[in-house]
Amino acid sequence: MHAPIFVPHIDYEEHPVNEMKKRASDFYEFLKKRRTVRDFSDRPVPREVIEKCLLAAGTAPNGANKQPWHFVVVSDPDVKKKIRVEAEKEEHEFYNRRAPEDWLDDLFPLGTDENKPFLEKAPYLIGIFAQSYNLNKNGKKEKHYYVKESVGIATGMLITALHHSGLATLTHTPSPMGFLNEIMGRPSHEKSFLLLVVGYPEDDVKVPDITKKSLEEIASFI
Ligand code: IYR
Repeated sequence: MHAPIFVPHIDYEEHPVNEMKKRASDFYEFLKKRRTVRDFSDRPVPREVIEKCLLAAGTAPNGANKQPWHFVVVSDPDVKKKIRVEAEKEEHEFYNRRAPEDWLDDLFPLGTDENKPFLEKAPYLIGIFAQSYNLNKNGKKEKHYYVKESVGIATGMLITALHHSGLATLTHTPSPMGFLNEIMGRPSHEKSFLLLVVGYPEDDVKVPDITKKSLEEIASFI
């Protein structure tokens, strides 16, 4: 093993305190405007935007820099249709049999149901896969670490990047979602993590009237 190589962190930017306060506040105001939408327009979105947002997601901190994620970007209408059919099968079971009453009560304010037309209408569906390990060229297993944490962070950064580009998203988690491996051609050691629906919101889209917890509720300073 040779010695690790370190280089100067020339990209780090410090801001004067007042500017730092303004940046933190501005970014909160900006992120607060992100809302999950369930009605998407079919207006096309340049692929280049999606590519840049995926590169942004790929900068996420992660276990031992193994970058244990894979993103499958679907725009093919036939593939979207297949995904919708399979997802709606699972959702039908969920809403009619699997979900306990209190879960359905919790979902009531969000107005969700088993119909998922956005899976065909939105220009992009991004399947996000968590790689429990990597198979290298010689078929040897390479360990991955903190996989869910890493993929969760990357997904958050992807959602933030898409919001910053002016696109809306929906984090969709049909359960179980193993069918995504089959449709998206991913190997079984990759676990489908979630399906991100991406596009412009439908004109005059409405969102549920919900609030976020206060700082006191979500944080303590000791
Ligand atoms: N996967 C279902 C149900 C659902 C579950 C939760 I928790 C949500 O926050 C939203 C929906 C669906 O997509 O309808």
